[in-house]
Amino acid sequence: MTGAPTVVPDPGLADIEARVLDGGRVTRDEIIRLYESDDLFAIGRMANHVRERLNGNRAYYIINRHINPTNVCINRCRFCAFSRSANAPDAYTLSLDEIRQRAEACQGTGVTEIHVVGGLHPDLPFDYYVDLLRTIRAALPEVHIQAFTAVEVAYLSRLAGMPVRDTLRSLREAGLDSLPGGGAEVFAERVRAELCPDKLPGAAWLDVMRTAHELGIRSNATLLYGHIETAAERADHLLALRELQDETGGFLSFIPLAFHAAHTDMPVWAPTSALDDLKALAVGRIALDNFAHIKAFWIMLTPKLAQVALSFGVDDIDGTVVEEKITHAAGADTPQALTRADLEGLIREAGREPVERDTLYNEVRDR
Ligand code: V47
Ligand code: SF4
Repeated sequence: MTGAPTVVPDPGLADIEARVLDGGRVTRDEIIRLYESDDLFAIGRMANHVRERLNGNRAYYIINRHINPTNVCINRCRFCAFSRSANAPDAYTLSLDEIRQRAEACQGTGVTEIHVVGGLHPDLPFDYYVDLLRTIRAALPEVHIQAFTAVEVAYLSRLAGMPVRDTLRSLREAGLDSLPGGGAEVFAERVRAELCPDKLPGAAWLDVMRTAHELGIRSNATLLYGHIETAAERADHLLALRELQDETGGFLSFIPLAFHAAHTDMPVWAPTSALDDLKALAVGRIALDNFAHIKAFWIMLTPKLAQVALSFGVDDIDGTVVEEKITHAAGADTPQALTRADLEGLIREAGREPVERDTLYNEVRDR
């Protein structure tokens, strides 16, 4: 589905473009046609229209810090180069002291969000995760803690012996504010059976998010693309997200994640092209008309492509990040940190107005 890296005018998209410009919603067949078309400029035009209708000329960034508490994981998804078995020589688990040091290093730096994603460790107790949140909260009382994908939340509920709802309540009491969007991958059973058979099924991922949203805990959503998935499977993934968003309104942003193949258990795999990446972002923007924000995660896409993406539907380029292990384990050669000046410069050069946001997209004014 990645196709030849060309941009070819496609008059067949005219009906879709007319409806999108009119504020209409695209159907499953139309989403598939968009993914299968090589008319990147028409797709970009439509996405830019939706982007400017929802977000004007604003482009958001955040001063944040990622923490990956452990790379030990019982799932061992085939596309993941980050995870290790517990006895691997380079397996690691951060102690609460190490978490505290990372959080304390953010004091006085303007960080408004701590983002926590890790593996499903076979031996850590539920209390570790509660204490991790309390430790961050104690060091950074004002910060927004975005922690644990829906896959981790479902696993923690097993560890805690409590339903997902009660688990989320306990985590919230300890400091959790919102959930990252990882673990969604591609919801299609065919893809999960082949790439991550032990992972939480797609329907259960959506159920965790529904429960979180019902409790007032917002979240992001992702799609891991550029591997074995088809255009129809991508379209069905977007439709499932759009349907849940119609129901709850709890998703903050959609982030397509470009598959990085190095050191994974996949056969030799071509990286996604810039054209695939822009199309994944733009089609996401067009299809998810009820999502306020589309994020280009510059760590995966490179800062340069994230900058171009600001004209292809994207209104958010994420943040300072500081330390990132998941994509870097799989061969990303981007830096692990950008400064506020870097992010603002990228946005200004693209002709957009930089806005520092907090996790909930409130503008941060006093720095
Ligand atoms: O679920 C794993 C992905 C996710 C690879 O909410 C890979 O703002 C590419 O949750 N190549 C975890 N991707 C990261 C995550 C996240 C990332 C950025 C922003 C947000 C957000 C959340 O990383 C996993 C999986 O989909 N991933 N391996 C890989 N080889
Ligand atoms: Fe574990 Fe997540 Fe990696 Fe899958 S993607 S092996 S669940 S860390």
